[in-house]
Amino acid sequence: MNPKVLILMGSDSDWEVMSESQKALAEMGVASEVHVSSAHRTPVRTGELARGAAGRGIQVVICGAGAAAHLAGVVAAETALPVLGVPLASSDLAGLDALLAIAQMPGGVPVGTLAIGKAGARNAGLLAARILALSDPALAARVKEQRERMAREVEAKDAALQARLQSDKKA
Ligand code: C2R
Repeated sequence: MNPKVLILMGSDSDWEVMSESQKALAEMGVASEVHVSSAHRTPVRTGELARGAAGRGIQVVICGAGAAAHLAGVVAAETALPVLGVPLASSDLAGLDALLAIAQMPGGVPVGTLAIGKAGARNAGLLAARILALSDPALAARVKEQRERMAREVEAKDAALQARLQSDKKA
């Protein structure tokens, strides 16, 4: 299966968090491709990866980076594909620097910005799946199942809490 989602991260040190994007996509049955590529440290390769993505069948790009996180913005400047940015807490500013760098794009160059850290990385994967699901009914059905599964898990947690509160009351 050709990957439809390209996951880029500024450093291999980002992988612990950015693997959440890959895991979420795998849960949804979406193949992805992952590379370390930095707009700062490997600008030429980053440009090549971004410019070549659509031609290779990629439909969404996810970029995770921390600190002065320019990766997502540079990739969005180089491709017309939707780009999702995940701010990572890898500097002393705990991700706030990356959040602002990714979210505060000038008008005309959109980057969809997710939350800082693991929740953002997971949501980037799920959001990419939802974008692809617009033209893939089987994937749309899996998106629906994922939402229903999540709702069932919350209901089960509530049921467990109610049971615990009842037994505490009796004790
Ligand atoms: P190292 O751990 O390699 O020193 O990287 C990475 O995403 C990482 O979170 C520290 C942090 O620098 C970030 N980085 C960027 C970019 N390249 C690397 N923000 C970029 O091009 O935006």
